[in-house]
Amino acid sequence: MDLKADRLATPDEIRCFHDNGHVAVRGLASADEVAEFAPTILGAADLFAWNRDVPLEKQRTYDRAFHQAIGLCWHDDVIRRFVFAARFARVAAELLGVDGVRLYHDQALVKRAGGGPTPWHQDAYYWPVDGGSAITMWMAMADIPADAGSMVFADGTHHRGDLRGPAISDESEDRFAALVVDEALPTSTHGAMAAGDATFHAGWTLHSAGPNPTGADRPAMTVIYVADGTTIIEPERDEQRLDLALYLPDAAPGDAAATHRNPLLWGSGNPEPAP
Ligand SMILES: O=C(O)CCC(=O)C(=O)O
Repeated sequence: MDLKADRLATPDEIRCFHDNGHVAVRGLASADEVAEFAPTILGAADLFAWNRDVPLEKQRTYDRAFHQAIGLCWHDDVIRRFVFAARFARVAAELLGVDGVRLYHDQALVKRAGGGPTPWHQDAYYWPVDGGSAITMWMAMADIPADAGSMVFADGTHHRGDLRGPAISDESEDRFAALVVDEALPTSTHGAMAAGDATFHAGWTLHSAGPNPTGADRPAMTVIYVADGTTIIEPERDEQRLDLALYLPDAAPGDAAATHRNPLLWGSGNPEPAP
């Protein structure tokens, strides 16, 4: 099944993303489409999650939050069709308000049954590109009840840019949870997600997710996009230096974020064909 670019972001969705830094786009993929891709994606996620075998006594908050498998599109043609889907990339471009978007990277995030909360954090902390030029799509790969680890967003925090918090950890949780309380920041959750529902959030949107006390895994697939034409910035943290090496190979600060690992997935011209 081809995930064609047959869905536009609505004016309400664009306004919501612009104002709040996040939006739910319901039914971006149908249940049938998810059923076609989910077994391959989740099978690969299980195989390649770097933290899947961390023994209980060594697990950090991060490991308990989710099993994380990155760059799955480079392992499998089926996954590549999903990650490269023009439909998703087009919505990402419309929400960002740009003509085109490129792949930054994909990652499966499976919060296991009984898994812990995802600490508050900003994604762009890790990225060697301007957080205002990047957006994450998070898609439910099964029907997910509201109490199985829904994401929580601090509305409008993308407008504040880098809050200079630590990496995802107990420290980021403490620091940002206090910020949310002290400044009475409004927060939103999109609750239960049907398979194929997606949320999009901006690079600087502060967010977290609850624990998963249910008996079923909470499977999600994410795709991170950068606006076409985005330039790589000088990294100031080791996390950004690592991301630069992993997701923008052989590129340097000042270069366009457009290596062979960053194909144009939606653009005003013809998107490059998948390899
Ligand atoms: O899936 C989660 O629990 C958190 C996801 C997240 O932080 C993200 O996609 O940026």
